[in-house]
Amino acid sequence: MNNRGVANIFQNIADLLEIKGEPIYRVLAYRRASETVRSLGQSVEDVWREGGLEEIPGVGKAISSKIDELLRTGRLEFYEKLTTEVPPSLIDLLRVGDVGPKKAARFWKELGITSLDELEAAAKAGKLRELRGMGKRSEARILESLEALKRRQTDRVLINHAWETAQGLLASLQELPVVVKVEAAGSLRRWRETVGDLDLIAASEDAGPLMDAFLEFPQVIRIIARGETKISVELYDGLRAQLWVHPPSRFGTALQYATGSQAHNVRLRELAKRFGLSLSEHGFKREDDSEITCAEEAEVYQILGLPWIPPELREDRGEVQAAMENRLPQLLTQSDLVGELHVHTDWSDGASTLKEMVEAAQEFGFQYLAITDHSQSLAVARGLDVDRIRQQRMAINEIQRSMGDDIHILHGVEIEILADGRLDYPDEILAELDLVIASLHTALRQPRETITARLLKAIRNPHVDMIGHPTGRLIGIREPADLDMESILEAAAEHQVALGINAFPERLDLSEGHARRAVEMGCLLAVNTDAHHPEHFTFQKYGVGVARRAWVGPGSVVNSWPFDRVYEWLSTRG
Ligand code: DGT
Ligand code: CA
Ligand code: ZN
Repeated sequence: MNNRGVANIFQNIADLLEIKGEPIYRVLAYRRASETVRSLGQSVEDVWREGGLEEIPGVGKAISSKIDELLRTGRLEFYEKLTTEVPPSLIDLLRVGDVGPKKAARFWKELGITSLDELEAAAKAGKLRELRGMGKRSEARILESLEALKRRQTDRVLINHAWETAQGLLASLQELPVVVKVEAAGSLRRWRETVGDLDLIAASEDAGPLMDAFLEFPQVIRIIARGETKISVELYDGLRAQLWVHPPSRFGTALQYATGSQAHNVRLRELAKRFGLSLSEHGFKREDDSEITCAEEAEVYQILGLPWIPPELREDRGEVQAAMENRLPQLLTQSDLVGELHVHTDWSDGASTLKEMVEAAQEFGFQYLAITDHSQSLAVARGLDVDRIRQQRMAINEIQRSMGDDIHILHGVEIEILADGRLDYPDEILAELDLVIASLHTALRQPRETITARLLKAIRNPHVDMIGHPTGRLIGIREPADLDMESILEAAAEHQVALGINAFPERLDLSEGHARRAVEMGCLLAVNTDAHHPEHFTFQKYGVGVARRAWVGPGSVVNSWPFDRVYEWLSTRG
């Protein structure tokens, strides 16, 4: 059983316990175990064989004995017993946008629904609306969510998962003496928001021995296909990986080919034809069959008379034309981001103290950060009431004094945009804060006009400086709110309210499409991590990936500005 298999069982247990109504700490213990195994970085079966289960952080006796039983017998009695009490097919219901464990339990107990098909049938027959607390609208929403679920691709992973798995493989490949160099290509190198499979390109004269060594990696559990230059495997986490091997003299064309996208490659091949060349992963061929090989990727573009095109742009969205005319955009880089403007602490739902977050931000290299905890109405996130947010100001002042001016701390809030469009604090409180981020977290399924008007109202409030994660989507879990983005972007540009590109891997919101349009329309942007823990600052690269794919340069990104300019922008506002 691979890590994904074990993790899935613990996740199922957590879901079933939650539907059953067990205390939340029990549910969370299994959820944590599931996450730990999923992101373990090595095969759980290897760890188990070496007797190291209990040394895994977050795995105690109870969990480790269950992993042991699973790997030893392929079964888990506790889980089997649980599935006789709560039908396991109920878990599928939780993948529907508007159904949580409480609703799933009620559908089951009050209507006998145990599967997605039964849920759909009940909704279509108008049975859901008869339940207490439900109505026509919520029933229609569930039908919509069911449709969205059907459309969703399920076999792609979030970019952070792909990135972390790839880093482990790249590091091990780098250590092999037969490897001259190795890089990740494919959708990961282009920083797509989700990744189908990994493409790793190695430069080596010894493809055979390299592939043999690759097969011995602890992360590799199964071979899918093997050819002369490419081997395809399944990894412990269920992800697939291709390893492409080419001699160092041909590394440039191989890397270019495997980076894609396919549509971009088609454009380059058309261009090559105009020069009387045919381009493949092995190199260029002239009409007389003689070859031009490229050790470096930039040579491929050079031969076609082009500057090197950053991978994030290689989607056939006008980048080849722009390169031909020498007007490729200057793209944002991680080092441009000198500040972070969206951070949570344990004052609301963050995991760390204010001081820990400020110190971590400084260590990450930020010159300034804004503390933006949740406001009172978001009770699940322990949002701050007016008294608490005023107390927080004093706590921040104290930390600022103790840290000196190596880092500037702004006091902000992530304020709820309430269902009726009002903000969660009165204006005079907002006026006291350095930075106001307005966000939608609830009632995301309002009709288009209602929710658009709601967000527009927030943008027009003179105290609002930024919108948090404009559409509220969660990749693979929740569809974006049905917003009229053109009018949102227009209003944001007019009022110079910055739109966040939230770097949390499941959010990446604004998405690249909206971000590109936003820049065209003259909007300000901010690439924020929304960190709830110091480790989350490392999500920054995913936000930068979205920005780069959207052709965004540093100029319009407010947290690439020096502190004085940010301060000035904020002080001219309410
Ligand atoms: P993914 O894995 O679905 O997230 O997306 P990619 O872009 O990594 O696509 P993948 O893994 O199917 O292939 C990796 C690269 O190999 C792709 O970006 C371009 C190149 N490639 C694959 N198949 C073809 C093909 O049939 N024609 C061309 N021109 N290129 C291909
Ligand atoms: Ca791929
Ligand atoms: Zn938020």
